[in-house]
Amino acid sequence: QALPAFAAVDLGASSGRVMVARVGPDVLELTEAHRFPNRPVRTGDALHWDVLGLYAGVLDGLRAAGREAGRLAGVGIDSWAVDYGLLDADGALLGNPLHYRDGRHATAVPAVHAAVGPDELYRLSGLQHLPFNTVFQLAARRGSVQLGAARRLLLVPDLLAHWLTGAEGAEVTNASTTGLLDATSREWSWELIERLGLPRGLFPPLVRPGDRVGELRVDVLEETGLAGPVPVTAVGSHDTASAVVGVPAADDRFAYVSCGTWSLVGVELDKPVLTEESRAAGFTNELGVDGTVRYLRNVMGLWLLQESQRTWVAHGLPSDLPDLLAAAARVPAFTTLVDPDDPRFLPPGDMPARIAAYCLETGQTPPQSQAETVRCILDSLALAYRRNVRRAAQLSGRSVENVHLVGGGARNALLCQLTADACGLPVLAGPVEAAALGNVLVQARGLGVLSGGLPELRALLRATQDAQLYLPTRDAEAAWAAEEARLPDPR
Ligand code: ADP
Ligand code: LRH
Repeated sequence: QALPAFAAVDLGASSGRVMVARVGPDVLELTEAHRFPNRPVRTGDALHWDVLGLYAGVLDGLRAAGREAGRLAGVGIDSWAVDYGLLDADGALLGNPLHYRDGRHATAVPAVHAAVGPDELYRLSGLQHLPFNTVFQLAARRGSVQLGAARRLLLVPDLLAHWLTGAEGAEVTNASTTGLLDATSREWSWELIERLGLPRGLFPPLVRPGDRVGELRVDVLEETGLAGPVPVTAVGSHDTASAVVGVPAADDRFAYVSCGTWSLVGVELDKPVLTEESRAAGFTNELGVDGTVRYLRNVMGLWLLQESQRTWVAHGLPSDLPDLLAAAARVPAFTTLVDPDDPRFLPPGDMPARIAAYCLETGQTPPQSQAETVRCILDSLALAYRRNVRRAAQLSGRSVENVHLVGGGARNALLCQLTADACGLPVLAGPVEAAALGNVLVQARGLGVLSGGLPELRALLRATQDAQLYLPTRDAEAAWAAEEARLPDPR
């Protein structure tokens, strides 16, 4: 008899995918049923997600998954963090969810900080300061007609789960990215919500990974041709939480780089680190699966490369990634370096021009070719990984013996080798689809197909998924230490 097949809906900032996995106690076979681009849409000043387009992609994906698997034993949904839709009293979506790269969110930071200072905010929520955290997004919409009419706020994966099942909830790993969850009690911080003048009723009951959300509605079964009932299980609905489950670590002495549009660099802990030093270093305490804490820092990530490619396409220049990476590998190391987390790099727009401007301002000759721009991005990311792996270990007291690099970046051999050299540690690259794997593992366990804790789930990953080992190049350390000194960390 065929093993049960689970569908993982995994929406990243650059693409959405529906993956199907056959799962058994020693089987985990993942295939891609459907992939679709995730393209933000600007109208006037507003930058939106095309959430109905994404939902249509999810339905197409579930239809394809059903065709591939015959019958689905379950569905789980994860996506990028912080963004949400608002529902009115009739359950209708109020406007299109805004994109976290919409520059207007940041305008509310001073007002929030006037009500609750940054240090107190950190002690309560444990969240690194990012100008687009949900708490700032909501403050920027205070007094708006939409917020006034809103009955419920649903984070993006919860919104999609609502359309699929009718249920309303807030999965806790993603709720922990809002800035409104108490890092210690792991419940909504009603104190913060009240002090910021937000209506309590907006925030739905919390659900935890493994909880049953509901089952696919009849209209969804009809639309997708799936045979019911199909249960929907809460997973680490924050893609990074699922990706960390999908890290094939053998023990707890590892750091991870979840490397896609963003690079999330950190360690897995049992409890948060809420010290002033940790806040100043920009580390976050997001919640993971099974009560873990994802102690990490956001590094701007492959966005720098994606957005450079988009600019080059617009200018009619070559943009094929394997070609660009091959050319970058031939450029000497450290020709130029930028701080990838400089706020100027956050919004969409001409990335190579911003990199060049950064170099000029810091007394460096800007990159002279596309290859030099790509090399600048990869060297700069690897240097940021070095700093943040070391700082995560130091601030948390966790000893780190290797680095797991998962997500689309694991396909980038140059970046993986630079990361090993920069960190001075072995890098295990892969799985590329760690988030989808983490998603199906938690579903399969929730439905009794698998058992055990994260170590058992990861043992299954190690037994079934390939990882590529990159060892640090001998004598690389002195050069990286010198570069680290050359570009002082602004934080
Ligand atoms: P997200 O989930 O944020 O949308 P992914 O984890 O899918 O991101 O990673 C996308 C990134 O992976 C791309 O921007 C690209 O830089 C990198 N990538 C994808 N395929 C390759 C490849 N064949 N070679 C090198 N890098 C790749
Ligand atoms: C990565 C990610 C990251 C968040 C950002 C908004 O996809 O979820 O963990 O900080 O998107």
